[in-house]
Amino acid sequence: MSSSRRAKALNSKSLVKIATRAPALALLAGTWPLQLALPAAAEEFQGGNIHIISPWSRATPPGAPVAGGYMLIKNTGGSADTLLGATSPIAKEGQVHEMHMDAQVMRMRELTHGLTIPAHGEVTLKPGNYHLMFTGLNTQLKLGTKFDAVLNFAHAGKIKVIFQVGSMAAMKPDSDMSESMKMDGMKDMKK
Ligand SMILES: [Cu+2]
Repeated sequence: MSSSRRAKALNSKSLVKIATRAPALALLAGTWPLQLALPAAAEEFQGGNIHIISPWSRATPPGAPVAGGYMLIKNTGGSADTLLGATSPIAKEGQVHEMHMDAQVMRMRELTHGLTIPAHGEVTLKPGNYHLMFTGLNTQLKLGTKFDAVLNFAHAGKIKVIFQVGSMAAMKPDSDMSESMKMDGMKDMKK
């Protein structure tokens, strides 16, 4: 397929067109249904009362074992919901993490009970704060690419999203997370 044809397919609003004309996307999607390959314009994803706005990640160095996941989560419902984790073809597992200061060292730990999204509220997952951590990364994330994931909420259930990969420096210009931060409760990190 020529690059111009591929670009046309990527810009198309027709999911069927994308599915049939963009084998690269299908490859990225792995075993996931092809309808996950949404057009670039779609930045908001919804399931029940939960809205996911602009999920993004950052490029990873070769061989990096983990990648972060960031987004704005809005809850338009009258009761709280909980983000429990995520799955993605790019990783073995998607955990919910928080950052915290411990003796002036920034550390991260898994929120094993999930992250609460208050009723009529919102929570931002961003560098240095709450984030998704994809562990057991099986591919190198490159700037400008995308990957599929499914977010799992206690009430809203599973929500399919697409992460856009930004630059490595987009979140932590001075460091690679896996080296500069000690991680609590992350036994899968070295796998
Ligand atoms: Cu983390």
